[in-house]
Amino acid sequence: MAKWWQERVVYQIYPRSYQDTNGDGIGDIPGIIMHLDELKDLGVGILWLSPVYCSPNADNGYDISDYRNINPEYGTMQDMDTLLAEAGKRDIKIIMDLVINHTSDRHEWFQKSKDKNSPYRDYYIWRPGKGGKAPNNWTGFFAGNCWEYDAQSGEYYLHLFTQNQPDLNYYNPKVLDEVKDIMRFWLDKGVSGFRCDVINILYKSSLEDGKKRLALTGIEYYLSQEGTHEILRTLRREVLDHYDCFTVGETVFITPQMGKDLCDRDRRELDMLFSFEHMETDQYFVKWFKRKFNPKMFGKTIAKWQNALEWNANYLENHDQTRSVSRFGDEGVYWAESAKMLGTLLLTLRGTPYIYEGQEIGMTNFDFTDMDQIQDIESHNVYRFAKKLHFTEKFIWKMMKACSRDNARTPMQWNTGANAGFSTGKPWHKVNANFSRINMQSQINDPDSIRSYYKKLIAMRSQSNVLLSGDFQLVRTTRNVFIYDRTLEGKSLRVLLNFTGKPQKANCSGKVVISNYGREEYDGVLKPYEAAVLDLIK
Ligand code: ISL
Ligand code: CA
Repeated sequence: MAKWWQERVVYQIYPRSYQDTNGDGIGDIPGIIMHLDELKDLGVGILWLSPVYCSPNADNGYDISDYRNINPEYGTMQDMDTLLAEAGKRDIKIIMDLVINHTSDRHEWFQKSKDKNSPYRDYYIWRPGKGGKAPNNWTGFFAGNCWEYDAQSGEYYLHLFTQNQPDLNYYNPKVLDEVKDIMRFWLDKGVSGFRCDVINILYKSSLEDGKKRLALTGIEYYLSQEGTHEILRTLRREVLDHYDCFTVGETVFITPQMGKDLCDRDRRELDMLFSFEHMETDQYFVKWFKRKFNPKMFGKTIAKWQNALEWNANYLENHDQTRSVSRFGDEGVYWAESAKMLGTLLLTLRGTPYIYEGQEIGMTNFDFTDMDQIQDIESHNVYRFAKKLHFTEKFIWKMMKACSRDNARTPMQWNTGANAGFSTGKPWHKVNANFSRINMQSQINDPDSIRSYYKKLIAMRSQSNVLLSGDFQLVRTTRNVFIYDRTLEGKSLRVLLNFTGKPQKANCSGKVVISNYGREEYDGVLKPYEAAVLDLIK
């Protein structure tokens, strides 16, 4: 029997950019409530909210200063309760982002921990320096240093992300107790689970110098350590087992074997996880060095993960990634076709599909012209770092444009009105200039729109046992096409995807179930960026 979180489709909301209702230029919880009917109409069964907790926003909410209260920019706890109730009425479940590798440096625990004698000292990882330098040679996720010196206590603290995000110390059992309480607090309120931020790096098994690397020196001491597995099993046993809920872990730099270990059903750790390998097939070493998109590698990697794990969390976009149509499709002539083709991929893989806000209307990367338009802290850190390395301005700018996380964080494009209908005030982030062409209003009632096609795909998935629980078999992945079968009890669906702007031969006979060209018969040739799902009737 499939679980509800396997049957439903998840929609990720980045609250800051979704819908502003009070004119302060910042998306808010009432803005989410406003669109619940439309989300229901799309066929969404679960919402994942990026963090809405109190936060000084060094990293847009991924730096939490109070886990039990709502950031006033987003509304009140009462708004949150209303959201849960209104979503509940529509049978939409809500999962929260659980960020427990680190807190904000403004969290009360951290403020107190600066005092060497405080009982909170051991909530974080404090160490004396070595010969006037950091305690070890590790480097962080956002370029450069990951130890910050604190004059008050004369020691350094570890932060794998920004200096405003000190890492918690999981050697201290009190920290895990706090986490359990926070989880219970939200589960008791009625949330249905958590998306667990960078969950496979919680436990640092040693603070020795790491092997020197281009990025993330020290990673061998915290990537998927046994201590992390143990934490996850404890949370499962002591908290999650007592509620009807699920977890999806964000896991960085993992291999399929590590993935298996984290979400193997019998080990009872995570229910599913986001892996990144398919998103790394268009880069060299780190995401900032882009290489030409290679559909063959992309397909091969997706197929590898489909086969490795019992159940995948499938996604092509999130708030950290650039827009999929700009990245794997075509922003130009075949914008609509390629966005639909990518949607077909997402909704026909084995696993739970995650749609990121705006993906269903084919939103594209931002048309940045200046560093001032970028707010993301990671982008700015990397910019400075690249300057130090004497990269040319032109090259750095190319990196920023192609890779900045802000590409996905521009306001949702609702209509052709001022600020794309996102806000009556000045939006916290510039709206993409293409909003008069790409927006919800123009798509919602158009049967040929990307949004309508997503709606069809979601309905098709929910009515097909083959898509819901069938096996995955790779048929072919080349520079041009990606073809696979989904099979259940002798019934097979074949998914044919053309990743190019040219026709591609791909012989196959079967009855067309869906096609992004609306065709009724398949003749063995895929049109540019065509997607076709065929029923292989025997
Ligand atoms: O964004 C990335 C690359 O651009 C990733 O390396 C990202 O930092 C990593 O996936 C962890 O992401 C998560 O935790 C971060 C936060 O900034 C991200 O928004 C969040 O998704 C720290 O909490
Ligand atoms: Ca607002």
